[in-house]
Amino acid sequence: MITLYDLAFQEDRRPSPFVWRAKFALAHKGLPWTAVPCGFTEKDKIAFAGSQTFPVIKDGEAAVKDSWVIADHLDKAHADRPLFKSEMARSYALFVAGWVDTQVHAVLFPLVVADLVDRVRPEDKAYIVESRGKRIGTTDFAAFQARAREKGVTAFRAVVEPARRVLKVQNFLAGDHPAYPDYALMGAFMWARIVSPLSLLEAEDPVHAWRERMLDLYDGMGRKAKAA
Ligand SMILES: N[C@@H](CCC(=O)N[C@@H](CS)C(=O)NCC(=O)O)C(=O)O
Repeated sequence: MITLYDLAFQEDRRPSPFVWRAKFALAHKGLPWTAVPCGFTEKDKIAFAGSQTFPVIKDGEAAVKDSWVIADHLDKAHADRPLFKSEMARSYALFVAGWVDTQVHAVLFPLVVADLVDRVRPEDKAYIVESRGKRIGTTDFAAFQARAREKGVTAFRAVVEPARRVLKVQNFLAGDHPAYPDYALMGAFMWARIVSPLSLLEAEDPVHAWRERMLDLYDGMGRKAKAA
């Protein structure tokens, strides 16, 4: 059985976009796992893997950190139902993951940062206020988020245009069936959904319809997760 070290917020919310990539990858491959909830200030639980971030997995003797390395590990260690069916598929997945990390998360983070800070475990509050405060240059998260939302939702809808173009003509970023590119982008939507009630997409947006399909995958794994 694989153990997945997962970042936990208040009321056992599990918003980490990178952990969601790992969860979707495990579900895609039909691999069961046990999750170990960890707070931001419980990095000692993942020290065995030499990691300061989540996700980490323990798969038999292997300790693996970083969502992308985990995906590669899963395909090597468990050949069935590959995440990457070809070198080109793997390259496309890496490209989408990089786009989400650098563009989608960058636009999303200011839109939900105050909601996120509000939902961390009380024991992690001081850590998150200091670390995220440094990142945005203020600890007045509510004012920062309100300002970001003046133009940010429009900017967010614009940044996902590359995905929209694909989803206008097919059901998933990977084609007829979901695969890692879908999991990489869906991680960002899970993050937003779990920390914030903010409405990001218009109902008629093809990205909205895709997100609904993604929420239904694997027995509604995403939909069942505690949302904001
Ligand atoms: N490149 C890493 C990034 C993982 C990451 O940044 N995880 C965040 C949670 S979303 C984290 O664990 N942060 C710990 C912290 O901020 O102290 C991956 O893909 O796994």
